[in-house]
Amino acid sequence: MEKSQAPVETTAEVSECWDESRVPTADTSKLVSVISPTHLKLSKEHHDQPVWHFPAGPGLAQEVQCLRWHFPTMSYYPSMKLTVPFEAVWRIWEDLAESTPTPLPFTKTSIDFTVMSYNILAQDLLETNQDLCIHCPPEVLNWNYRYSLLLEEIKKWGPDILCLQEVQENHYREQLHPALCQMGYTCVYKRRTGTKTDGCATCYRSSCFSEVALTQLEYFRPETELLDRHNVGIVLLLQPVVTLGSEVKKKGPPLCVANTHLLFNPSRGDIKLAQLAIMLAEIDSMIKSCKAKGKRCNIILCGDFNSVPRMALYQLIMTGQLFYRNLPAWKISGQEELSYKTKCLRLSRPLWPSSLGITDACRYTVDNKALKSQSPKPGKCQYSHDFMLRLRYCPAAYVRPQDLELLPGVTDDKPDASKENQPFDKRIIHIISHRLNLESVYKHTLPGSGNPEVTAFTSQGGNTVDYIFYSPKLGSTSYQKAGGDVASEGLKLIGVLSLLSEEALWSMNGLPNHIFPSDHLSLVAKFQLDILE
Ligand code: KL2
Repeated sequence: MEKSQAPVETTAEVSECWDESRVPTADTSKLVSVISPTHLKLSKEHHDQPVWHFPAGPGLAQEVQCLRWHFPTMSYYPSMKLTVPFEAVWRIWEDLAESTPTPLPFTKTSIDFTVMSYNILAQDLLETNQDLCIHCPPEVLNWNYRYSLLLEEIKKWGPDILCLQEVQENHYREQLHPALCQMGYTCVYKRRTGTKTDGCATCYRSSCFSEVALTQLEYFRPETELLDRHNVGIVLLLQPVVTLGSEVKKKGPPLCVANTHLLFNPSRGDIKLAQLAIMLAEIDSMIKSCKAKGKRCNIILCGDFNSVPRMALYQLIMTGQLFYRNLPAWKISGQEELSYKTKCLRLSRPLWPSSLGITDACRYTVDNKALKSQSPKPGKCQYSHDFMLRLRYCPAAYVRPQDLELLPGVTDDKPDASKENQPFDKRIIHIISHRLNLESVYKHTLPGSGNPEVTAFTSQGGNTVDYIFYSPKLGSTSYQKAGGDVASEGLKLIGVLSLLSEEALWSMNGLPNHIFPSDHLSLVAKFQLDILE
C-alpha cells in the first residue's frame, strides 16, 4: 500500500541547504538542513524556538549557517502543515580525535573510514504494523518520500561501509542497489528466509575496500527446533585498498564487517542468543582464517539487535561472558518488562543443542572452513562443555601415561581426595562466552543531560536497540609489550554522530518524520586504522 501524496495545507515554509559533494575525509564540510517555520528566526540565542539545524558532517565540528533553499523532495508536498512546533534538535558530529594528532609509533601510516548502520524500516513491515506509526502524518510514511530522505542521509554522512537492515527486496533491486552502485558502492544483499520481504544489505565503497570472503547467514535451521525464526546476517571480510598517486595497493590488516537484524520477539531471548552465537562463531571463523594466513583482523559488528543496553545479550557481546542459569528469557533483550507474565520461560542448559555445531564459547565445534577446503590436516577440534563433562568422572581420564614422570600431587593417577566431595561448580556449566574483544561506539547516555540515547522509536516510546561494536585499539603499553605486529591491531574511534533523547524525538513528532525517514536513527562512526608503510 503506497500512501497518498495529496497536498496538505501549510503554515510553515520548509527550506534546506544542501552541499551535493560527499564528505570523504575529515576536513570536508557537509550538509546543513533546516526546517524553519517562517515566524521564527534562525538564531542560536533562541533555543526554545522551533529551528532545525544540522552541523557539519564527519570531521567538521562547527555548525554551518545556511541559506534558504527549497527542500527538493518537498516539491511533491507543496504545502505542509507543521501542527506540532519543532524544537531545536540537532544531531551533532563529534570529533573524538585529539586536535594535534600524536605521531604514530614505528613507521606507520593510517587510514580513516566511516561506518553507518541503519534500519531503514521496510515498507511492508510498516504497513503490517501500522499501530507503531499512529503518531505520524501520512506523508512521512510514503515510500518514495522516505526513499529520497534515506538517500540524502547516506550522501550526507558518506559512509565507506554501509550496513542496512529492513531492506525490502524489490526496493533494493529497483531503487537502492542501482543508486548505491552509482555512488561507488559494491553491495551484498541477503533477504530473510520465510515469507517476509526484507533483509540486510552491506555495502562498501569499492575504492576503499576489496572483498576477501563473504558468508550469508541464515539463522533458520530446520534441524534445530529452537532456531525456527527467519532472521539473517552478512559477514564480509574486506581488505583495505590504498591509493598512493596512481598506485593502488592493498594495505593493512583485513576488516571483518558483520551486519545483522536479530529476532524482534521480546519474550524469546533464548532464540536471540542462539542467533547471536551463530554470528559470533562465523566472525571467529573469519578471524581464524586470517590467522592461518598470518594476518590479524579487525571487527565491526553492527545492526539491529532488538536488545537494549546492559541486558544479557548486550553483556555477552561487551564482556565476552554470560552466566545465564535460570534467567528469564525476556531479560536477555530487556525490550519490555515481562515479569508479570505467569508463564515465564527461563534459560537452562544447554542453550542450543550440540548438533548446531557451536560450542559454549560461540565457536564452531569443527572449523567449517577447514571442512570446506577438505584439508587433509583438519584444524584442532573444539569440544563443548557437555562433552568435556562426560569425561569428568571417566576413569580413563585419570590414567597417567606411562612415560609421564610421577610428581606427587601433580601427575598422580588419582584425583585429589580433598576435592572429591566439593560441590560441583554450577557456574562453569551455565556460562556462554566469546573471545572477540568488542567495544560499543555509543555509550547509551547523552552527554550533559545523561538521558538515554534513542536509536529506535515507536508510538510506545524510544529505545536503544541498534549498535556499532568494534575491536578497539590496544592501549599503547600493551602493544609495546606485545611487540611490533600487534601495534597495528585494533580500531581507533575518532568520530561519532550523536543520537537524540526520547524527549527531543517527541518534540519533532517522533519517528519517522520530515527529517528522519525511518523509525530508527542512523548510527555513524569514524575509525582510524594503522597500516604498515
Ligand atoms: O523492533 V524492529 O521492528 O528492530 O524496528 O524489528 C522488528 C519490529 C521488525 C522485523 O520483524 O518488524 C517489527 N510489534 C512491533 N513491531 C514488530 C512486530 C510486533 N508484533 N513484529 C515485527 N515488528
